[in-house]
Amino acid sequence: MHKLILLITLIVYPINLFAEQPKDWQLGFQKAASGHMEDLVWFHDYMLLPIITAITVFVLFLVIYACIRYRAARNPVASQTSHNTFIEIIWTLVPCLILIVMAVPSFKLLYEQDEIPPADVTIKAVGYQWYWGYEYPDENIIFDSYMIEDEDLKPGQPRLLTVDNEIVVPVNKVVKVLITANDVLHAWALPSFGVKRDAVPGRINETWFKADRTGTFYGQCSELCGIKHAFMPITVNVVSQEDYDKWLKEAKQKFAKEELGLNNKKVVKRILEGEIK
Ligand SMILES: [Cu+2]
Repeated sequence: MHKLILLITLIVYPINLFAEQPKDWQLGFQKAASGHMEDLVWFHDYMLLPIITAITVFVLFLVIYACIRYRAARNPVASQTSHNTFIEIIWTLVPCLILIVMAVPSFKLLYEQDEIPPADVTIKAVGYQWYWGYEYPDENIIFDSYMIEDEDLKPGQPRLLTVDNEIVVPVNKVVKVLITANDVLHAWALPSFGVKRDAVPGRINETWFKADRTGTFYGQCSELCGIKHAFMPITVNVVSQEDYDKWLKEAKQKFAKEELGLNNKKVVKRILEGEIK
């Protein structure tokens, strides 16, 4: 019985109940944690969905009406009409108008995401086969972020989403993310922040977000990048400014960027750590 009530609640109120990670039976988006995502959810819920529903209902009505009204039994002599200028103008103009109405808020959102305000924190995310590497260029911090295997998960850690080294950012601050890749195409995506950008080798894409509450937020690589594409999650820890400063102090020690003076620092680092033999 409890399960049934939960199921019905989940179906009726999908958006309110979901936290920062995907849930079983989820229908809606993950709960927004940034102004951008709130706008995107608004656009979907109050613009796209009503238009899609209205068009679907209208077309369904036309199909059913035509089936009943013009069935052979009731309409033995079929009409020979093949053109009607008025109706052709209508069915060209109306979809155009609908597209224009949709385009206005859509472009507004796109440009809002594109214009990056002065950043408080800058992060560089580098996609590798198959993990993410992060840098805080202003803080001289560099680290890799690997998924935790099933057998090593601690209670409460979500499967396929937990990583060993999380990104930490302060709440209510503009975080600029520089995104690139080292081997093939990846994509850095975080649904709660409304962020998704391709990671392209040899090119740096930019995006930004401003998290409006603290918590742990999960994302995944969103470009099919190879056999372990599903195993390179993204975890962002949004914390208060004091906690962030504390983390920064520790991270500067733990993840200090080593100037090795060699071409492929990454590989050298991994050899030194005994990962590559
Ligand atoms: Cu990937």
